[in-house]
Amino acid sequence: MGTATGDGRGALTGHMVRAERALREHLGVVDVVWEVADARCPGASRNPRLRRLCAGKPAVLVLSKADLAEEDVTRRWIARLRAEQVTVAIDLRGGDEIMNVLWSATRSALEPARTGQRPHETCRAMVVGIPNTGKSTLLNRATGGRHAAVGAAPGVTRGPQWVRLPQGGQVLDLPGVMAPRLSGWAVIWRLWAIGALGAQAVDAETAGGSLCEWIQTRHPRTLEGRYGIAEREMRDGSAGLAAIAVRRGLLSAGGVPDGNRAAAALLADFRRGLLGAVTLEVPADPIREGDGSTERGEAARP
Ligand SMILES: Nc1nc2c(ncn2[C@@H]2O[C@H](COP(=O)(O)OP(=O)(O)O)[C@@H](O)[C@H]2O)c(=O)[nH]1
Ligand SMILES: [Mg+2]
Repeated sequence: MGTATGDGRGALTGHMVRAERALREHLGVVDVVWEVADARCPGASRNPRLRRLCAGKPAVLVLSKADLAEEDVTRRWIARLRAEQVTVAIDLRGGDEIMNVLWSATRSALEPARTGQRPHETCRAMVVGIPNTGKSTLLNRATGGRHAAVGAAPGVTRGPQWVRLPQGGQVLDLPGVMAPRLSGWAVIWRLWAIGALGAQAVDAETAGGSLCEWIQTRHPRTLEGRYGIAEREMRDGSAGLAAIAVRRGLLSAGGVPDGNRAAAALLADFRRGLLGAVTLEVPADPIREGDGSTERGEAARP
């Protein structure tokens, strides 16, 4: 998968193929799709194939992990994405109001299709998205952890169940997993950063170098503050990782800075939010499909 190209189909594991087949089956019987994408990279963390699979079905785009993304950039993303579909940004680990936000968005998404009804009392929803975007978290929030199953999903005797929600409506108790879209390095290192790819899928040191460079470019004082790296040590991502390795004492035999462990340390800090809010993709220059992007340092792909 490290050298994935095209739309990534060739790299789909049997597990992903099965997951997508199940997703296609269930999409047929739901009224609304809750698509979860990561607010830090709303473009890279969506698979455009989902649109085709949904074929005009009402959908709400939930940008998760809003707490880890830059608020002003998230606002710009929403303004842009709303032109195409109902979009909300949520910290899925936030307070009880998040379900009200989701339901009011769901009503707006259903309105054109069901005028006059109170859709939340009857509608059937399904959570979908690429790995690690927060699908299970959203499902748990929606159902409150209850599993008041109301019957098997059509066409399936065992397995997914409908769960009746306190706000009305029902949700399928199994999230639909889309394969991530692996179209070019600019997408792949971001998917690595948000945990959408298996640990073995990408060379951590190379991806960590791209993350390091992105953070240094957009937030010049962040790495300095966290690791004590000076600007001049940041010629590029791999120099940045080497500097982090030295500061953290991450050295391999012979005292060589260990870029792999530095990448792991950077990634862990990024995922825990210890580097502050960092958005990885901006709406003014979204990552286009199959594009290596024009951002600094991304012209040279590994
Ligand atoms: N900070 C933060 N973490 C979240 C949010 N949503 C999910 N997570 C975390 O992201 C990780 C993946 O979430 P999960 O629901 O398992 O993703 P799934 O693979 O799509 O089902 C978990 O560690 C969650 O706790 C969010 O809005 N903010
Ligand atoms: Mg899950």
